[in-house]
Amino acid sequence: MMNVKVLTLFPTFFDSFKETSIIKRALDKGSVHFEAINFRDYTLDKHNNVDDTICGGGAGMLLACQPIVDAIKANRTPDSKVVMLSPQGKKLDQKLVHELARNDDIILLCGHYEGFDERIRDYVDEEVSIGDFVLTGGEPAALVVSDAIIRLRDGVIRSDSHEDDSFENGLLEYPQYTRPVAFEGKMVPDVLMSGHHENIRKWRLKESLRKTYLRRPDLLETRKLNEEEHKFLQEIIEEEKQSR
Ligand code: 4GX
Repeated sequence: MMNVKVLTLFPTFFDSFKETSIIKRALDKGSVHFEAINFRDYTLDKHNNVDDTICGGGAGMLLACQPIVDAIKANRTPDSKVVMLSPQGKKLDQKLVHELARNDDIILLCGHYEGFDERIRDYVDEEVSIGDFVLTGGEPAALVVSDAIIRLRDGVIRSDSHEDDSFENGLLEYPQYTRPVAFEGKMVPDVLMSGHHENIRKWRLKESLRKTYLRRPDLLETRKLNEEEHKFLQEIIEEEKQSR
């Protein structure tokens, strides 16, 4: 059982996430608990404020220590993983998704404005960024992280449908088709209709390598290739030279 708590000023942001498709099914089954909790419920400020101006001056506001730290303390267990979403964090990739998904208890902190008082980082185990771009708040990032970790948990999706996913084997996914076999003159490759499983496997592997070589050559720099993959990649490099 996994328990994901999102601490946010905007808990309703997550309503459609909880109520949709695979995530809804996981929550209904009880294999995952997901909850969005409002920092504001923890403020001791008489006006219910959670933010304040920045010491030393400058534009904008920061989330203050008291409501945030009290919200963390009230919701964490001794082995919770407390994760702050921020553009200064470790860049999310499928390897980090797997590491995060190992935790049964995870708390995601969503900042707004200019972010958090620096001292809040003493209560955080990990800082994660979903990419080098700027969001208005941590909520879309927390939604991305929640979705990616929940789908890896037991029984959320068929386990044999994981293995071919982009990134799970370090390559982009091969092209896939459904009927009709001919659409506006564009055909499904013959091999996929042949019923020859070994030829289909080889075609998929080669086209996976081709997509990765053409679109994400950076992924091939760190991935070890076996003999078959190496042979296919050499063929692809020749074929792509011809076609240019
Ligand atoms: N991947 N943002 C968080 C406020 C903030 C600033 C500093 C903590 C520290 C983002 C991203 C992202 C914008 C969410 C700034 N919080 N989060 N917010 N990219 O851009 O995760």
